[in-house]
Amino acid sequence: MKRAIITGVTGQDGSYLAELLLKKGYEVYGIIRRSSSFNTSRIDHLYQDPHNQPKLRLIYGDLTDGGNLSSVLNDTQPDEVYNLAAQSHVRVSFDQPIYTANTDALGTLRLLEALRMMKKPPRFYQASSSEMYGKVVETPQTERTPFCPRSPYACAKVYSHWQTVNYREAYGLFACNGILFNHESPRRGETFVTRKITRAATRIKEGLQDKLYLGNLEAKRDWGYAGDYVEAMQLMLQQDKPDDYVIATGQTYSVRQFLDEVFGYLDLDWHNYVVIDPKYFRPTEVDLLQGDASKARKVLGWKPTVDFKQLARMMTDADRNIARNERLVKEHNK
Ligand code: NAP
Ligand code: F7E
Repeated sequence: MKRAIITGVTGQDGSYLAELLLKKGYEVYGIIRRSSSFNTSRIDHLYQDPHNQPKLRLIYGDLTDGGNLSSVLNDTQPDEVYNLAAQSHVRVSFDQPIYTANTDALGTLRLLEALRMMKKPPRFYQASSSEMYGKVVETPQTERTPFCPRSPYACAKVYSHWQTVNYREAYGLFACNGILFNHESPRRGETFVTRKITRAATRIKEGLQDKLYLGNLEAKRDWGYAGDYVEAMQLMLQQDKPDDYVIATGQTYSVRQFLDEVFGYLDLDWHNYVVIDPKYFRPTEVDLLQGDASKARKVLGWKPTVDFKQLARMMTDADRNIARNERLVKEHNK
């Protein structure tokens, strides 16, 4: 039985990856940081087994604490480590650049150093990002496209990306970068634009709110489904040789088109509800991302199964259920 550690297990991707690895028969440890309120809603169904058999095991840890990472690794001796933990919000990284670098850049280095010291270092997956392409120099972007990061988040991810390559080349670690383009799901954090839109549109439909405040509607992204993307992470660590892969759908759409899709599906006209609020503009914006995942298709046999329309509808359906329940509770409490 393979043993894996996932950092960032409470996040969107961590929850889908934990599900996938458990389904494949792995023993899975998730690193979770202490919080003053519950932060495990995405993984509650994975460790609350009806027969009291913990399936997913949780260990306290933090990417800012190198000693802790080392002891977790030495205590568990995993075969695979998936580094998904990050301050992952691009807009927030402009407000908290140093914290972002500490977690997203130095955090990866702490983990790589801890791995390097092990007698038998496990295979390592690093969550690289299409944000590294930033002010893109070519479209679509491939593994060979130069990076031009446009935010503290992206700069930190570029650092981690190259450290991962360097630890592979200098120390022979089996270390892979997955350069993942935007991927979403009903479990996406509520402040990322797709989820913000599906939540607001469904709450508007249920009469729970009447305005949606957004920033730049012209930005274009290559949006895929998180459930598909975690499969690529696992596949990368099963190859004979470590390498870096772009994971993307190859299609790009604007925020405006996402609004059309979601509000249109609910028979609403978003122009009646959306207000542009400059506070959501970024000091530097990434205008267009579109990935070419040919290498992943060829080497890993990976391809996306959910397209833009299906993704928008899946997220809208899930949020419509949440909004309906919210309305019913509100009516009941009147
Ligand atoms: P997410 O939902 O924001 O989850 C981030 C996870 O990291 C959470 O579990 C969070 O814990 C944890 N975390 C944050 N700071 C930490 C720290 N200092 N120590 C330990 N854990 C910490 O992100 P996601 O969308 O699942 O993305 C997963 C990874 O892929 C991230 O590295 C992200 O930057 C990268 N990525 C995401 C996308 C995308 O489109 N989703 C694309 C490319 C790359 P709490 O729950 O306690 O906050
Ligand atoms: O923004 C625009 C915003 O925050 C997408 C992270 O997972 O993917 C994600 O980063 C676009 C941007 O995602 C609002 O300006 C307009 O152009 O959903 P987002 P992101 O910045 O692309 C990459 C690949 C990651 O690696 C990151 O971790 O939408 N936008 N109005 C808005 N964005 C937000 N959040 N909120 C708005 O009101």
